[in-house]
Amino acid sequence: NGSRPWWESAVIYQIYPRSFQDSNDDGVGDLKGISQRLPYLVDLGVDAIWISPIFRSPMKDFGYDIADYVDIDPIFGTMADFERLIAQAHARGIKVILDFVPNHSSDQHAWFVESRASRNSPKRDWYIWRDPAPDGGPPNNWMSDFGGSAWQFDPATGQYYYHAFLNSQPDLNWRNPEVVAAMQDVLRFWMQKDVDGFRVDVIWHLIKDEQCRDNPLNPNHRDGRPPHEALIPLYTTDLPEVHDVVAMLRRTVDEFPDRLLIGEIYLPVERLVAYYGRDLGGVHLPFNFALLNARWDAKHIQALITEYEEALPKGGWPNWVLGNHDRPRIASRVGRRQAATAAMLLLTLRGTPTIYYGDELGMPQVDIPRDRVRDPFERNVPGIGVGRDGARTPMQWDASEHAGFSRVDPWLPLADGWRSNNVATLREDARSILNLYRRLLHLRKQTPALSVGSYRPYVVDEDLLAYYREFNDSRLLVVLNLTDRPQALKLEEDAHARILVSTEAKRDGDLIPGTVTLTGDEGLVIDLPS
Ligand code: TEU
Repeated sequence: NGSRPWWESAVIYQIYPRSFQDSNDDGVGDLKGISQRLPYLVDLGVDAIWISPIFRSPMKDFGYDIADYVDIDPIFGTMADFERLIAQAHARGIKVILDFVPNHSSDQHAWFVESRASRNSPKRDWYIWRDPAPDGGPPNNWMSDFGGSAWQFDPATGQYYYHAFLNSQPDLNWRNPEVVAAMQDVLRFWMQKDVDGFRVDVIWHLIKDEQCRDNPLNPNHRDGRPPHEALIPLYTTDLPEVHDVVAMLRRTVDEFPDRLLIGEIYLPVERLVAYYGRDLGGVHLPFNFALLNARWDAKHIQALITEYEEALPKGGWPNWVLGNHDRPRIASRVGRRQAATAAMLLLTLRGTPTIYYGDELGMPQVDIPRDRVRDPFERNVPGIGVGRDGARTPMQWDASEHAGFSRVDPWLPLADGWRSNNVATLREDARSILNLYRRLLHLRKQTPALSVGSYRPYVVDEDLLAYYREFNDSRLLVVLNLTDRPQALKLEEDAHARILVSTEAKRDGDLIPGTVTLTGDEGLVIDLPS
C-alpha cells in the first residue's frame, strides 16, 4: 500500500510505561525496559507503540502533570535512553508515538511558577487566572474532572486559577499566542528526534469560554457531586474555536513527513468526527471510544459501527480501541471468554486499532486494596465506578517472581492469576488469546482486505455480528457469536469457503460447505471465494 500513509494499515500498541518492564529494580517500568521488550512487540506483530507520558513530572497524575515538556523524567531514564529506544524501535520497523499533554502543565512547571509569582508576571496570561466571585468564592460553577471546584485560590496574588483536573494541573491559556508558539516548539523538538507522532491528551478541552460564564446545565456545582453526574461541561470543552487550535497543531506536525496526530476526545460521535477538521486538516485519528461503554450485544455493536461509519467525513480514516489506562479492562467488561471475540472485533473492523498493553493476555481489571491505591482520581472521587489503578497493573511476562516485570515489589500489585496468565505460558498455548492476537496481527500484514479493505455489514440475525472486508478480489467474512449459545450461519455462496482464523485456533484451515456453526463466544475470519 505504498500510496497509503503508514498509520492506515498500522496496529498501535499503548504502553503505560510505569507498568511495562522495570530494568533498574525500582518497581517502576522504564525506557530501557521497553527497549528490552521490543523483540516481544515485533513477535506480536504491532507496528507502532504509543507511550503514555515519560516527561519530567511530580507524578501527581503519573506523568499527565508535566514539569518539563522536553526532558525525560529520571524514573523512566535519560534522554540518551529515549534516543536509544527510538533508534532500536525504528531498526525493528516499529514507530514511536508520544503522549502530548498541552491542556495543562504541572503546577511545578517553570512557566506556572513564573505565572503565579505576580499579577504582572510576563507569563501571567499563560494560565487562566480570575478574580474571586463577590462572595469571595470561585469565579463560577465549573467543576474539576477529579471532583470539586475547578478553581484553586492562590493567596499570594488573591486570584483563582482554573484546573480541569487536579489543582496541581493548571490549565494553560490556549488563547495566548505565546502558549501556542511554545507548544509548537515542543512538538518540533520531539519530531526532530524522529518521533513518529503524538496522542494529544484532552484535545477537546483546549479552549474555554473567555467570559468564564457559569455552566447553566449544572447549577448545583457547589454540592460537590462527582463530575460524572455533571452534564457535558458547556463552557470548558468542545468550543468552536478549539478546531482552529487543532488545525494549527496539525500544520505544525505536517512540517515533518509522515507524522501522525491522534486526538483523545470523549464526545458523542457526531461531535467527535468534527476533529478530522475542515478538509481533513484536523487530527488524522480522533480516538473512537464507542466500544469502551458498549453493551456486549450484536445489535448494539452493529448500531455503533453503522453510526460511526456513516458519521465519518469523506476520506476520514476510522479507528477503534477496546481499552486504555483510564477505563476498566475489556476482559472484565465482557468476560474472559468474550475477550477473545472482542480481540477479533478490534482487529478486523475497518480502520486503525489501538491495543492496550496486557489486553492481549486477557488481563483482568484488578480490585486494588485501599492501602495500595495510587491514583488521585480514585482517591479524590472514591466510589466512582472502578479506579484507574486496576487497569494499570504490571505486565505479566512469565511465572517468575513479580511476573518478570521487576526484581522488586512493583508499584502496583500484580493481577490475580498471573502465574498461569503471562506471555511465556500463553505463547506456548496455540489456543491462547495471545496467539489469537498474534495470528490476527500477522494475518492483517498479509491481507489488505483486513487492514485497509472496505467494510460492509452482512446482516444475518441479531445474535451474530457479521461483516465483509474486501479489497480488490479478496473477500473475507468476519462472523462473531456474541452469545454463549451455538449459532448457525448460512453463507451466501455455496462454493467452498475456508476458515482463516477462529478464536480458538481449532478450526483454522477448515473448509466450510455452505453453512457454518459457531460455538458460544466463537469468532471466525472466513476467506470467501472471489
Ligand atoms: O484523560 C482525560 C479524561 O477524559 C479523564 O477526564 C478521564 O475521564 C478520567 O481519567 C476518569 O476516567 C486524560 C488522561 O488519559 C488521563 O489519564 C489524565 O488523568 C487526564 O487526561 C488529565 O491529563
